[in-house]
Order: sequence, then structure tokens, then C-alpha cells
Amino acid sequence: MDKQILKRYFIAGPQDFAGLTLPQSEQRIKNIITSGITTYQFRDKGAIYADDNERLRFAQTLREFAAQAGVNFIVNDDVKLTKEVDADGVHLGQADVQLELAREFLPQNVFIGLSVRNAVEMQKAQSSQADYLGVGPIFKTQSKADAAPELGLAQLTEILAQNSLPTVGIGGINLENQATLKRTGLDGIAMISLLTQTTDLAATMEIIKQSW
Ligand code: 3NM
Repeated sequence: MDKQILKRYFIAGPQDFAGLTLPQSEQRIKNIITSGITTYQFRDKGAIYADDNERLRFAQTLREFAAQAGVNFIVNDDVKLTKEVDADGVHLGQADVQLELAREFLPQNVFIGLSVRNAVEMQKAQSSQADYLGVGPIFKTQSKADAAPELGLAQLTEILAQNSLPTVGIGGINLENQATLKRTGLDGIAMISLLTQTTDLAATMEIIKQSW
């Protein structure tokens, strides 16, 4: 896997656009996909669709849009959907379908990301079949209700010292702390609210691009 694609990693689903309709969320995600990100992760926790077909169509539309924009498309958790939309990758949490099973189920060229939340998980992940890791939460996040305790910069640096896989950092990343993270050895930053809640997407992306 080319770790460059982790640089500016955007995550979102309809739940990240409070009060917007599905078509409105779709448009917002499309705007962010073309703003300068390198990867988009489709993560639709708790989203309400009319039926499974509507969800599949929504994911398929964004998958095709990302492909046209030259942005990698990763599905959160759902290996079946990953295959259905021919995604570039899938991202799994520690409690999701086991990595080995996902590896067997998915075509070989589909890469697999794994969330790690502490030193023990980081150690175990080194001998897993993960292609890349997501480590966090680094800072306090408003975007994930069941997030683990924040690592903070010192613990993040310590954990990264035992890591040899491509790794993206996540959790509470904002315009003030993103540049500092560059010095920890991460390959990229994963963001929800920094991009979904900005009032000036182009200016925000310009600042991020100076570091990432
Ligand atoms: N996963 P924001 S933190 C989806 O620690 C997610 O694994 C996390 O959102 C983890 O950029 C998180 O708004 C939410 O803080 C990140």
C-alpha cells in the first residue's frame, strides 16, 4: 500500500451532517472529496436509509465520485459493502469482523485498515494482516460517542516507536494541533469535524496542505 494516500484522510457519513437530508449530505461529502483529500472513508453509523438499496446507492454514488476525483474510497466496518461497491479498502475496528476473515473474503488488492487504541493493540497489530493502522483517539473527539480515552501526544509518540506499519492518526484533530502531529511519525491525519464543520473548506485545506 502506498502510504501517501493516508496523508489527508476524510471520514464521514450522513450522521456527521446534523439536520441535512441525504442528498444534502451527499453534496457536502462530494465537495470535501474534491477539496484536496487523499482518501475518503464511508462511515455511516446510525444513519437512517429507506432500505438497504438506498444505502447501497448512496455508497456507490460516492465511490464513483471519489474514483473520478482520484481519491481512494474506504468502507468502514462492512466487508460486504466493500465488495459490492468495489472499494479500495475497508477499515475495521478491534471488535469488527476479524481481519483474517476479511482478508479471505476480499480480493487481494483491497487493503485493510485496523484501529488501534493503545500499546497492547499496537503490538498485536504488527503481526496482523493489516495494511495500515488508525491510531487514536489522540485528542478529545465529539464525533465518536464510544471513543476510547485520549492518548495525548506523549503516549502517541511512545506507541508509534513500536510501529512499522503505515499509520494515520485520528481523534480531535484541528487546525491548531494538526501541524504538531507531523513530528510524531504519523503518515497522515484522519478528520471528521475539521472538514465537516469548517465554514471555509478551501482555506482549511490550504492550511492542512502546508503540513500534510
Ligand atoms: N474513530 P473528529 S476517533 C471515527 O479513536 C473515529 O478510533 C476514532 O472525529 C478512534 O475528527 C473518531 O471529529 C472520530 O474528532 C474522529
